[in-house]
Amino acid sequence: MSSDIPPSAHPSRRLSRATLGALPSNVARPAYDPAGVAPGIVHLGVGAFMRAHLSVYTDDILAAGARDWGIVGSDLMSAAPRHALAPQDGLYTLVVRDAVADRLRVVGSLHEVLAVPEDPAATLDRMTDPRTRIVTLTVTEKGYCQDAATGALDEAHPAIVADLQAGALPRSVPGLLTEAIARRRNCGLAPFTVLVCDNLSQNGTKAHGIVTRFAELRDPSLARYIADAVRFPNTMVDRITPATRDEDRQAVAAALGLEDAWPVVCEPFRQWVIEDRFTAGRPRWEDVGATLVDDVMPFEIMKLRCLNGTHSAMAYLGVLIGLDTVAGAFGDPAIAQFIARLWTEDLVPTVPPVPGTDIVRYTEQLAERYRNPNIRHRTLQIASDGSQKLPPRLLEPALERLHAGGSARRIAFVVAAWMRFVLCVDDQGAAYEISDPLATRLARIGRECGRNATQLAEALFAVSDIFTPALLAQAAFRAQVVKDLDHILTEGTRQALAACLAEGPPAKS
Ligand code: CS2
Repeated sequence: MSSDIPPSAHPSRRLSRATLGALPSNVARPAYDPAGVAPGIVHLGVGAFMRAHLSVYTDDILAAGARDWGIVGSDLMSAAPRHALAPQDGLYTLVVRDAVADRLRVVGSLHEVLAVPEDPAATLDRMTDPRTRIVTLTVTEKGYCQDAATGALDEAHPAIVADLQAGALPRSVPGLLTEAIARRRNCGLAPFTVLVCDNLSQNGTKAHGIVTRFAELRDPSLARYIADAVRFPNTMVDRITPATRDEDRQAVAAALGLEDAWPVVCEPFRQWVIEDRFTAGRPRWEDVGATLVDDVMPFEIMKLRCLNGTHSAMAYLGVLIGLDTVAGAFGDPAIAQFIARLWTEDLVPTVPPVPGTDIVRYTEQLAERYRNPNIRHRTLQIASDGSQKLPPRLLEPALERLHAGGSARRIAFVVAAWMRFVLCVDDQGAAYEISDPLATRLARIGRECGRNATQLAEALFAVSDIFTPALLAQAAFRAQVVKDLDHILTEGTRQALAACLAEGPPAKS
């Protein structure tokens, strides 16, 4: 999120390589000289999450002695990350916040920070540098220019149309990756491995399909090369990382005695599961806590559905009821009970066995993480991009449950809550804006259908980027969504939730 970055901080008292020595002893700092690091990774999408996850694992790698894995970060949307971090030589403070205290650490793995809107050529240049062996991505679901329902490239996406113009300097993810791979191939350089770190189901496989299709529209031989020679391992990434607030910045400045324009705050928990399919080498991330596996699928399904699926549920219920953080929403007994039902009745039954993991213990641990009162993770933040998030988190498991003859009763309620959310006003009458690639279309549907549940639901079901024909063919599920939406609109979310909870577990599952 770049909107959480202020314009500038006072340079003379700013965190940087030159001021590292002035840090107080209770703030950990890089156990190596950041100036002596060589780049090995180009990362697209410089937000809070990558700085609490990939950069931290990689900081540990650098500290362990492999100094050729520095990260060149480039943001595709905004120059704000570069303006915040370049004057700090890429350094920033990680605040690991549990229910009791904060632990502060300055991270040194960001070697350089670029901005595609300012200079797309510089990013392409780093991607074609022979030292770059991996390109990592956290560009959010919408960054892939996909049709969320099918996971295919959205060929009508304005960024794709622009990048396919002859001679265009690409700015989209498929455009940049394709162009960089083509340039490397033309000068006889081995391709990098593309490591997708976003919450898509089968994130690497999906991105591989999207990039291959983009290349096909440019040059079929390049598409064949990408299909055959470039690896996109799947990953599961996890660390709850809310957007940085001004209070966080002030607390960090007070603790450091130096300004940090863009610290990042996160929970202690972190998990990273990666398929071990790299063609040009990789850091030994397994030595610093990551898990390297042959197949990420079970881990990814568990996390996307059990964590992200319930996050989205709390986001829509929380916003409508007026609870603005996850801890606040999960602290509400009715919502907590609903989430427990969503896990046990609808989501957990779709999760295959996950090596080394007890799924019940996993959901208990999620509940503990949600309760962390010091992580102020805003429900409205999580509610963003629902059109992209609903399919992998809730609609795919719903369809699986229904095909297996099971229930998707609680998921239907969340879909209804999302439909109600599209009206841009909560149950108390407070207005909010929706942030979503389909925001204009969704808001228009909301305005046109108003509080008529059947019309609103049918108009939203017709958005084919979200709902697949297979799910729409499930008449009972559709009818349940309409019924829940009607209930929410007429009685309010809290009453409708109580009614949903009064319905016991499904007879057969
Ligand atoms: C959240 C995720 O904003 C959201 O949609 O569900 O960012 C979530 O916090 C992370 O995936 C946790 O790893």
